[in-house]
Amino acid sequence: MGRKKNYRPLIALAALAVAALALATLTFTNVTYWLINATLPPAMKYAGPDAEIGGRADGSGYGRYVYVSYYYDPSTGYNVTRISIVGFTGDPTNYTDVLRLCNKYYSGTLYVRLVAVGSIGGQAPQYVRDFRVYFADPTADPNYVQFQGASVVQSATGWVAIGPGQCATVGAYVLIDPTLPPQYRDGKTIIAQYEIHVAFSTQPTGFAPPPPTGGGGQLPYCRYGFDQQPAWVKFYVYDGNSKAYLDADNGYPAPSAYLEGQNGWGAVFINVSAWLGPVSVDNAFSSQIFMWASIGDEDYIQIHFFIDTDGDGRPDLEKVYYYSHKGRTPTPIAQTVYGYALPITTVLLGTWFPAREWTTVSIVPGGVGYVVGYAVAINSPNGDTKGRVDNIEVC
Ligand SMILES: [Ca+2]
Ligand SMILES: [Ca+2]
Repeated sequence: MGRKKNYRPLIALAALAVAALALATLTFTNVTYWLINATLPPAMKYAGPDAEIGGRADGSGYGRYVYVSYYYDPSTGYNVTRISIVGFTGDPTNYTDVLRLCNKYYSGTLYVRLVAVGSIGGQAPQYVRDFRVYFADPTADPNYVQFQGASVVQSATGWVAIGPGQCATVGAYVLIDPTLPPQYRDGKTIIAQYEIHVAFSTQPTGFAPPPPTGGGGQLPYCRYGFDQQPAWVKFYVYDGNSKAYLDADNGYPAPSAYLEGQNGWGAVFINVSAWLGPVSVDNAFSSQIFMWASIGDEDYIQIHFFIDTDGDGRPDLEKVYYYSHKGRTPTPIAQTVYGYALPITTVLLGTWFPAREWTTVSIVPGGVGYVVGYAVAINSPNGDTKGRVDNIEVC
């Protein structure tokens, strides 16, 4: 059991950039890095509700047990929040109010959830027996993301709603193995470092927890993990030596879609109408994407929505969300998929994308109409880029 320590809350406002709100229905992300230090349990244990977070005297030279700082990373465009917390060896530690996620600048309800991206360093992450970041108030289902050592055990929380002017309170629980070697117990050594994304959305519809997976090859409702290839899933390649196919041996878990753009693009396409029926543009579409390497100058990760704006079932618009370092002209694929070109709009999501780790990309396309098709494409017009896609979700 973790004991509660009613330390004075640290108010960490993940302020939303006003510019981000122009993309009114787009999910956007703040990055948090959680650094774990360890020290011996203090002799005096966490008195009462008025206990100060300061007063630390473990020889580390620090006065507090939790530090929160911020910086802007120009290479990714992310606002990064860095949280340094101390765990006590062999003694579960529960900080109930580490971070506050606030809706300061948006007039409507904002939704937020936590997504565990992965372990990104530290001297001895294997000694972290349990690390969880959770919603203290309000709560979600699932309510926490969890790491054990360098592994992600629970990768995402459900959504919590934050009204205008309100905040959600985030806590952290850490258990350090008592066998942690003494040289790491100085309260300064970074034992482990974890990356957790804070995803905001104005319209999180469709992010209900995934239903239980069906047995006997039955597809789970509104989540597709490439366990088979029904008729509404198609692979397309365009030109060069590009590839797109069901990869039985790899995935999150296997199988998944293997996509490679080599002087062209490879794509996995979901005929949403055939899968679920036309889906409102207010729903969130989510994919997990794994890139073999950082995306180079003119490489693209493209997420395509084919939208029927007049209700006749036939798409009228191709909306392309994309990541690319320098490329600003993602390639439309409607001609290949549907046999005719569509008007296209494009939205740059980022100039960087994590390499060699599964990353969830969730988008609410917004606007008017119905999504009748969805695709993820890896596009390298003048090179070779490889990736995988798994666990496509829309509810
Ligand atoms: Ca899979
Ligand atoms: Ca139409």
